[in-house]
Amino acid sequence: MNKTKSEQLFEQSGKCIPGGVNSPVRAYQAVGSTPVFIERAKGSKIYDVDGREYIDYVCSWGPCILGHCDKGVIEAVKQACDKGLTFGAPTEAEYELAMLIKECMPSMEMTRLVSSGTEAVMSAVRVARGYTGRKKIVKFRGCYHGHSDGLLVKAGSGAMTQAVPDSAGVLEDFTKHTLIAEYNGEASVKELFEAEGEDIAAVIVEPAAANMGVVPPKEGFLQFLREITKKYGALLIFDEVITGFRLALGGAQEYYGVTPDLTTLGKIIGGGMPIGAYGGKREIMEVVAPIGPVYQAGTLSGNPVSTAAGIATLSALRQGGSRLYKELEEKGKKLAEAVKEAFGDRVWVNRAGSLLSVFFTGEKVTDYQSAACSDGEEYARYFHYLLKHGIYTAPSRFEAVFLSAAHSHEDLERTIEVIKRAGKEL
Ligand code: KE4
Repeated sequence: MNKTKSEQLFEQSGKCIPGGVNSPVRAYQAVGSTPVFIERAKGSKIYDVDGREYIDYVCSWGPCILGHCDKGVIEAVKQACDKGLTFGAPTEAEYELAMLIKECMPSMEMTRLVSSGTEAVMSAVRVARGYTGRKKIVKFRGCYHGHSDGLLVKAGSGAMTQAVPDSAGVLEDFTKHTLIAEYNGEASVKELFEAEGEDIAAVIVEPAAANMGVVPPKEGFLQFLREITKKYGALLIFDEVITGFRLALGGAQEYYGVTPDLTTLGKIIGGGMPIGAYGGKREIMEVVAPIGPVYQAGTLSGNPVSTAAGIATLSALRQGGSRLYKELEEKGKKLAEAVKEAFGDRVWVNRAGSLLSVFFTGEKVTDYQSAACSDGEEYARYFHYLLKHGIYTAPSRFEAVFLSAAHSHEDLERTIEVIKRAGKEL
């Protein structure tokens, strides 16, 4: 049978790019088959190189909350490009974006822009250690915070809490100060603080986990983290690279009403252009170079094109306000209910705002363990059924479904129709 253009491209790109992709999840290893290569996108739709149209529920893993090719964002990017792509010097737009972030997320009194979520997290962790003078960082099993060495870890076989590298090339020297707790597991956090509390610089958490699939925080869990970090003099870092400006204009910290000391951002604040940001209390951020001893730098940090896209995106979200977020929430709820109705007890569906995940399991999914016990093969069949019928969802059960302001009532109805059929045929 003739190869599709995606298949040909995947074969060719595999010869000069590891796995034919520039980020592993795109290779479809968790669901099998060849990834579709995308040629263009508009609104809620993406189009592959073989001309097929899909309703897009990946939204580039979060940035495209307004939908693809939003008119205002594209116009802002074009205008910025016409004035020069990058200067390596301060610009007014960086100040404007930092002020816009602060207006929406008041805890971010001072912000540094960088070029990716990984860079934002790596820098925030360094700031936490530089500010507190302490070494240990607590993270949660199943949470992902980008690929900096100290956070590419898994629970060690011995002392469950001792982290060990979760990637070749990461040295134990870089992971020995990372401790691992269970998401939604207050006891595991208490145990770590009782043992090493005086040397814990920070706890970093996805306030609504979305990298083990979506696992919302149990009632009181975030407040518990806020209290225990305060008690021991550790910082609380909310990694809002996904949840920032997605769950609410003020992110998860507004949505759940818990205020961290530092926040990391990415994705939406760049509207699809490369960006990251970290920030928080002025007193903490004043340790950052050039005014403080914690070094961090970047050639394209705060570049004019990313900041233009970010300002246009956040301005549109602010303008849309609570109505826009209410609509996003309702779309997420409608989709989650449709999956549950179609598959019944075969699935557990978690949702946080307009983020959701489908787990093929009869059990509740409240942490990494229960997420990992869900059936990957059933998920793969579900993924391919949807793809075949023009619905582009996450190619891994450990990723989230993302909705956008561009998803129409018709898009949802069409998607629900396909999901209903999948529930009968799979
Ligand atoms: P980036 O370096 O990919 O911009 O951000 C890293 C990051 C940090 N924190 C959280 C909570 C994140 O979810 C991410 C990256 N998210 C993944 C999706 N699960 C990006 C997609 C990919 O890796 O290709």
